[in-house]
Amino acid sequence: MLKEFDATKKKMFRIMDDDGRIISDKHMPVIDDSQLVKAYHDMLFARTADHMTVSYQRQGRIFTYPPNYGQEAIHGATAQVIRTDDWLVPAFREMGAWLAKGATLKDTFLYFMGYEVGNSWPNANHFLPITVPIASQLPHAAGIGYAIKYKKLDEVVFAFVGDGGTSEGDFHEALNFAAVWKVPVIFVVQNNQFAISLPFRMQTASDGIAIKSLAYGMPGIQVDGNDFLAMLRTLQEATEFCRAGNGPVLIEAVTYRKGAHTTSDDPTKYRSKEEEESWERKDPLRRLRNYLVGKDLLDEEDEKRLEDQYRSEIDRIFVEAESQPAYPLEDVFKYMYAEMPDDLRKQQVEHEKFLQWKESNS
Ligand SMILES: Cc1ncc(C[n+]2csc(CCOP(=O)(O)OP(=O)(O)O)c2C)c(N)n1
Repeated sequence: MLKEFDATKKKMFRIMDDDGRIISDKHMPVIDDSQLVKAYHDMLFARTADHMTVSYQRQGRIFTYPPNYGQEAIHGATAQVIRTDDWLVPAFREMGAWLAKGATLKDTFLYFMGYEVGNSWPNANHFLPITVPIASQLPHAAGIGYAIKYKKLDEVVFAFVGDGGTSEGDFHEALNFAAVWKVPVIFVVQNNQFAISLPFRMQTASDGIAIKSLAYGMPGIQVDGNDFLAMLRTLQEATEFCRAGNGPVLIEAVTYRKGAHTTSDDPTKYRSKEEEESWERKDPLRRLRNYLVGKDLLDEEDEKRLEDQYRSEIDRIFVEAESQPAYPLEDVFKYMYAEMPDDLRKQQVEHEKFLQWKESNS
């Protein structure tokens, strides 16, 4: 399939149409009915948590948050293939994959509340911190891939980046290194059409991202990132390819960020209602849901009950995170370096003075 849909063929890989009808039976991924339903439920849980997190931010209970809304099929498919010993190298917009890797929702909330411990994932194995400096995670992914190969381990690295991240030097360095050394890294580009307000057509003059794989010397595929089945099949093949020692794979998952870039952004300033509506039909949950309903695997009543259950579960976890004792101020300064540099020490002193001033003036 990686060959059949090689990026040079300029064919986007899809298994279902916009309404969830199968258009390519022969490419169906290996997954049984109960796993399919579980995947849908996990995506629904992640979407519910995502919507509620935006609302917590609006209530002033967390800091800035990047919504995942619309991109859940990519994360749900990753959840199906990633193993405990595989590595997750995240960007910052793939919550469903974090949860599948073993991150707790409480840690996720703590991270967005400013707790450094929330970014160390104490319950998860082989999971790097969330990375906001765009694409800086990718050379680490390639390096981990090199170590896996050197130590002859049976592990694969799943590295996430956005379309904007592909314009960074780190993207080039990581892909070049990974291909030369044939290391087991799956680069998942979530092409959600925007890097903040910059539309994809302004990001690159290239005909998509997947085609760039050709120059690096690795397989590349453009896949409908809102099609759970296509995403799953692609990741299954890419993982097999990596595990067999063939080197890295570049996946361009074409999707749409239905929400804002972050809670500090207003997308109505740079995109039209018509555009948003045109993507509405391609919604990944709607499509998978239609497919499952067609197979008699979903029941509307059950779904309603589940959503209510998820909401109260998520809220309980959020309140638990909120009741965590305040983090020590020095965490903000101490976490980054083994030895604190002088300029940071100065900032810490300055900040402590500011807090004393604030207290004496309140
Ligand atoms: C190195 C760097 N430059 C700029 C920024 C500011 N910034 C934050 S998010 C973002 C856009 C990222 O877009 P993309 O990679 O497409 O990911 P998306 O946010 O769409 O998921 C930018 C430029 C940053 N965080 N890091």
